[in-house]
Amino acid sequence: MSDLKRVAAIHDLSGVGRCSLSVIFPTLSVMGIQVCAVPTALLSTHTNGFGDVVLKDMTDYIPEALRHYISAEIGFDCVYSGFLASQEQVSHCLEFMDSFKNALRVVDPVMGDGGKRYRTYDDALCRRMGELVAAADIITPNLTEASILLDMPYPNAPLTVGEIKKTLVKLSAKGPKTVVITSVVTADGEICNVGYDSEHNAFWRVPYEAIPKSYPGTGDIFASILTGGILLGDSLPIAMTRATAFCEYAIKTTFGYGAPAREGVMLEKCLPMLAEKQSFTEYRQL
Ligand code: PXL
Repeated sequence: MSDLKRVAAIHDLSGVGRCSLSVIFPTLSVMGIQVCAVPTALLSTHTNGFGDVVLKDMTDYIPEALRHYISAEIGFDCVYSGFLASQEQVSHCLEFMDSFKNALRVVDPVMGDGGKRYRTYDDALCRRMGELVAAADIITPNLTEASILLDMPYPNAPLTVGEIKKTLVKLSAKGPKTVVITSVVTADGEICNVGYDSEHNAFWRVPYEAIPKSYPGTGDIFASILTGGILLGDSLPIAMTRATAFCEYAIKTTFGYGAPAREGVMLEKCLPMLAEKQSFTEYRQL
């Protein structure tokens, strides 16, 4: 019998720009995990830097695919959602989660970055994303998304450890047992991915070296590798460290080549690192 894990990945497929399903497939596959795509939308490019995007909304497809999976008795070890194209897709993600009761529920509440919302997200869709977060086991917002979920202004200044812990705990109080926030600048001068495991009341930080460029899709790569690590049995800090180390490597590789930021990171050059056996121990307690 195969012990391969199978993930229902409810995300968009963007043709150019290396984000969402385009990076979730290769990263999880290299980790030995099967990705079953449930596309929320088809886009010519992602929505950040290529002008007038062609977007085909797949809202009606999702419940039909779910019915088929149920009737064919196809199961999933994880339901993992990301970029959504409509409010109804929140309901469809919740139906997916309800239908596979033993599946790990991972919600990457993709809504914005750098203090700004993505252009396809309005107030109503952001509010409904809160419902999905409440149903999740694990969430992986960046600081922009964490601020939207908590209805707080985006912090332009570094955060103290106390403020970071409070933010993590407030997000966990909405439902998810595990909260990971990416790209947090701390008052002690580090940039970190931070995590909270409410079951063990444990807080973690994984620092990394910042590069003065932002590449779309790195949040998707981070969440995907984190999810893969947890499904393979990693502890939260080890999974966070694996995901952080790979993102740092991919960002530095891309920066070193001077490749255009809007096309995302040069994943094709970096994937072999994910397949290597390594120990990921650079985390610390927050
Ligand atoms: O990486 C996040 C993301 C996912 N999907 C689409 C996006 C973005 C960010 O810009 O536009 C379509």
